[in-house]
Amino acid sequence: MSDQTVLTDARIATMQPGAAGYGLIEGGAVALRGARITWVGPETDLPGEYAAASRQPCEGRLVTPALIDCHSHIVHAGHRAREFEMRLNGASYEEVARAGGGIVSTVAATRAATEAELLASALTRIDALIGQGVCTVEIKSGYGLDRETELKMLRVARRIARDRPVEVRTSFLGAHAVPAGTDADTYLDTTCLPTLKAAHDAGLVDAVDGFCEGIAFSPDQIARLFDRARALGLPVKLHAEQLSHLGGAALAARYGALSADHLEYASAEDAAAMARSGTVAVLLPGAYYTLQETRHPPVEAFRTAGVPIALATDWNPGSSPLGSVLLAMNMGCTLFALTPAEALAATTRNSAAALGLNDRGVIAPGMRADLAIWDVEEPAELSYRIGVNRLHRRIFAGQG
Ligand code: DI6
Ligand code: FE
Repeated sequence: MSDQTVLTDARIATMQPGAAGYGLIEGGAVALRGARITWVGPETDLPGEYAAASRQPCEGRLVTPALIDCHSHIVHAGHRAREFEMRLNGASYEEVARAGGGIVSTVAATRAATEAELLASALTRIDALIGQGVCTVEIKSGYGLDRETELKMLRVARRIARDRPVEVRTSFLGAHAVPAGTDADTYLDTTCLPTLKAAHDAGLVDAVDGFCEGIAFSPDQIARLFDRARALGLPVKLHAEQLSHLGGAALAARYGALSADHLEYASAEDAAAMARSGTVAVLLPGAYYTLQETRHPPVEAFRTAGVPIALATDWNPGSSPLGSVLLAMNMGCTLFALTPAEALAATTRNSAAALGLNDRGVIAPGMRADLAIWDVEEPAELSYRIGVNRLHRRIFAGQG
């Protein structure tokens, strides 16, 4: 008996770096052993050692790396549909706030929720993502803004990976907003930084994130957070230049951040700095769309500078109640003028890079056997349809 499996009769979008577009292989085969890919190429070149391997014909379907959602807030309680409705009935921002809306309402709901409740709602969201071929998802804290709730969110995020066949990378986002009744510096010193240390000590943190914005934290405050992350040996990423140009992208580049995210107000100089530091540009069209932003992220500057572009859902109850990576790809094309090949790289290879993961996002020997098999002919179909999911089968770590 062989412990090898070979997927045959496939069109394979390998997404290998350097290959043009999708790195497409026609009439392809992918060999898997355990959780790893051992071989990929045209079926006619399949080495003799795979003669005894069990074969799984894909009947001409498209095989891609599994999708990766590299920016999400799927652990949270409640929703903000009421505030959405109020705004569409003409309510002002102040009226929404006075009615208890906005981010503080999600913080209150998340503080009040039990761990079991938070887990149950997050599992419905992860199931939606898994159903679209996602094998890795990044999940942020940031709706606690106190020690107990930030730790609770991160424990729930870790628990998701035990309850479902999916890999979770956590980001500590204690610097998401300033809680009522205090100021940013006091909150950082008395709550956020000590909570980061506690969460790290508990093994709950894979990366540190912040929101650098006039309504949140200044570049100097984020620098203090990043210094602490560095002292703990944790990589950083940043919500930067979403609503205004404050210098967050340049700061992220200075700290060698894995990614800078949103970036509508980023400049060509920011792109050049990000290229030098290898910082991925994570574009979040769900927030752009929901907030009816009109300023595009500088996609052409990222291309020219050679900054890898990723796309993600930013799934959160306020600015991006978007539960679909496929729709994020469609929006990346239609709203930000990415090509369909860039959109697929943005949710595979570059999304892996935004999480500091070099063992996935590409179909090549040695990579994790995280794959998605689609009922489509052309890779562009993944981005072309709006709200249509053609997943045929998902393979997670060689299983499925
Ligand atoms: N940027 C956003 O768009 C969200 N957080 C962030 O840092 C907003 C989150 C919310 O409204 O709940
Ligand atoms: Fe976000």
